[in-house]
Amino acid sequence: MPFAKTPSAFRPPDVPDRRLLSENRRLVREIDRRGVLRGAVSLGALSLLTGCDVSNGESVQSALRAISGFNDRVQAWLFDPNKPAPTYRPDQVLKPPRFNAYYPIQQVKPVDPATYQLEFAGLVSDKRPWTLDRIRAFPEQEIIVRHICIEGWDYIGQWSGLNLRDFLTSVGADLTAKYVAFHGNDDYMESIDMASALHPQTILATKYAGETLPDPYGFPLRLRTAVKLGFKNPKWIRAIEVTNTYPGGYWSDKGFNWFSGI
Ligand SMILES: Nc1nc2c(c(=O)[nH]1)N[C@H]1C(S)=C(S)[C@@H](COP(=O)(O)O)O[C@H]1N2
Ligand SMILES: [Mo]
Repeated sequence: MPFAKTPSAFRPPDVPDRRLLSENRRLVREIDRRGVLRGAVSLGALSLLTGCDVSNGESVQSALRAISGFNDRVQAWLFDPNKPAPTYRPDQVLKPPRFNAYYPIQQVKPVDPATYQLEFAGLVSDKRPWTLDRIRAFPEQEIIVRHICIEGWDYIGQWSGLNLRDFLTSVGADLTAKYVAFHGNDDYMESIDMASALHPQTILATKYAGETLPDPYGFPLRLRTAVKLGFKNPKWIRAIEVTNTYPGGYWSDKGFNWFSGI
């Protein structure tokens, strides 16, 4: 199925088209069981995912089939809780990486390193903001993992930065709290469960392929975890919040499965 970038102003409608989706209930249920989409996914979200115009029964069905097939591959790469997520060799890394956001690359607003501060909210005992110098002085960990976007594409990327468990420990975060939310400079927010935040393959990345993250890919700081789909990895992080109150997220609030991972 051809991939078409959706217009930046597009927002999925809140109310799903029940007739078109109910005709394909079995496929929706099958996708739902595998955990990528909720049954209540809207047609707008479906068209975002597949780049297809899903205005009739036939196109809805082919869009759902495309997602269902993609889900099978995602399962093999990601959804095996008994194994660590697969890692790859440096010569397999895509350079430059593939860009995605809920708007086109031309609309990226770069973060100013001179004024940047990382802020904290919620169950964190030391809420003093971190400067870039302090972030850069933290020990560095590298992961080479597969980035999987629910739109149906993926690439192998090489990210390095701060191990999130060590980082949360150093700011006195409550590691028994349920959620960690990451607020982007572009008003994007997604949250993950604490177990995934503490996973050894979860980092706050400052570099891609050994170089400072270029602006479109999240400079100066983005989440990169091997145990979640692409959309659960916010870029341009300006604040980190530790909480027991379910925070939801940009795509999670639009019908995508909040967990979306192992
Ligand atoms: N702040 C912010 N983070 C974001 C997004 C976004 O729109 N804003 N899009 C997400 C999605 S859907 C994907 S697939 C990845 C893309 O990351 P990349 O451009 O580094 O490949 O970023 C995620 N993080
Ligand atoms: Mo994505």
